[in-house]
Amino acid sequence: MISRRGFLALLLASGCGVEVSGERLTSGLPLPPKFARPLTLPKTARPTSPGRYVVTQRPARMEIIPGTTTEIWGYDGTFPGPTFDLRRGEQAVVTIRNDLTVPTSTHLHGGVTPADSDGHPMDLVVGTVRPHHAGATLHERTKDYVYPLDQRAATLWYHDHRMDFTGPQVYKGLAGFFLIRDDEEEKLGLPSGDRELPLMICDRSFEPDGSFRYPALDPTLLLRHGVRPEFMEGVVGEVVLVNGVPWPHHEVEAVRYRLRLLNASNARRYRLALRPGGAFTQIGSDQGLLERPLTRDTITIAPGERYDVIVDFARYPVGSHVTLTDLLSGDVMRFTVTRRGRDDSRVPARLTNPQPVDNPVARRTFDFRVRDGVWAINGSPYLPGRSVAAPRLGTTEIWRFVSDFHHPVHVHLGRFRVLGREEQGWKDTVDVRPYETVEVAVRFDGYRGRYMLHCHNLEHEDMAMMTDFDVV
Ligand SMILES: [Cu+2]
Repeated sequence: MISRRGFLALLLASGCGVEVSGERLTSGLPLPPKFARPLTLPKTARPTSPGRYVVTQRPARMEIIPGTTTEIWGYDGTFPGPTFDLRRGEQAVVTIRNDLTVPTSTHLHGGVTPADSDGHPMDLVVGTVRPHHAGATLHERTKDYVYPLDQRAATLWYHDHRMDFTGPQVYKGLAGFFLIRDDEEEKLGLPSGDRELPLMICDRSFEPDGSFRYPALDPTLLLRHGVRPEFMEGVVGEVVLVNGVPWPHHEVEAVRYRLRLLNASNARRYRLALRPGGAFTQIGSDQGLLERPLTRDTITIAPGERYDVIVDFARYPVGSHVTLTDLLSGDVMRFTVTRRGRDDSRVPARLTNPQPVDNPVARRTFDFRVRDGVWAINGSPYLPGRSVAAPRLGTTEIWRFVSDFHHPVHVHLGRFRVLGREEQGWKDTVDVRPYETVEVAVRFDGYRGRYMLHCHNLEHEDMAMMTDFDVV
């Protein structure tokens, strides 16, 4: 532990400005060329029988930086993991088998999931080694996660959530898309098939041999958690990956495409824009469709957030390069418009019916701030089992988030509307900015039980910026 004063000095020395949300970690090898490799799409998860899936977490090697290979830890040995492409109301049972050394917990981010399948950090599936986790519930090598999927169509994602080690384990590759579809969305006629692209954006740095570089205090991730002190504010990598490919390119027709944007980075925020110009038509947020499409020149996306957007490539001449760029730090990927195409897709002016916010029955404040050298909520680092709130099932509360730094705040189970800011639609993660107070109206539907609230900057999360609450 370093002192609060030392920690704040580090923050200031590292140029913690309004936009900076982590510390840059340099790579040990030359950066790969931009736009040199084609975008790839994760494979789709296939059921073993109707509604049943089996996924094995295991190490694998993949070529991320040309001429080298990287050991990843992946669901079915892939990074990103397989995409679950499922329908509302059709329950899925996913058996996770852990063939890694470390314990894991799989959280369906944005899922309305029974508490014992939510992927609580202390609800662990043990791998081939058994490190000490005082007080944890341990499952021997496998666990069945039950996902009723009684919720609106939305772009969800799943990722590791192990107590104290989420940052390094997600960084190694334990993340994938989880799409829920429904009739309401399908009737709209949005771009689909190969004109619907899930794009997982994350940043990584690399060692000279091509392996991932991460500043863990214990690279085995078995004994001691945490990162070197200079990275306590979050690890920012040098190479931007989309679906595991560095700065990829993708050929498109001059028609509308639907991009499901996910920021799966540990700490980095992106302000996305299109070059040489053009706007995004936002159709959805973390928790599904907006009431109406919204035109945005830029999209600021914090770790854990999703933006569902339409880009109309018909506005660019055939032969154009259209770069998805990040105004905060560089490029993300490039599209090349190769030919005209027939476009039967639509973006209706009304996407979904208004869903008014119920009258809140309680108000609570959560203060996200450094205390005694760790990231704390309301002055306290995470203490598993200490529940700080007991919202009633089926009610809405006003939760007020306060901070002096960037904290992408994520609520499990509850979905919320952000009050008094530009975000629209239902969300589960909100980018709380330095010296800002954000109020959300959060609704608790689905299940009673123990859930959690935490910062989705994964280094903050691992260094105690989490808290439990109970839906009663
Ligand atoms: Cu944070």
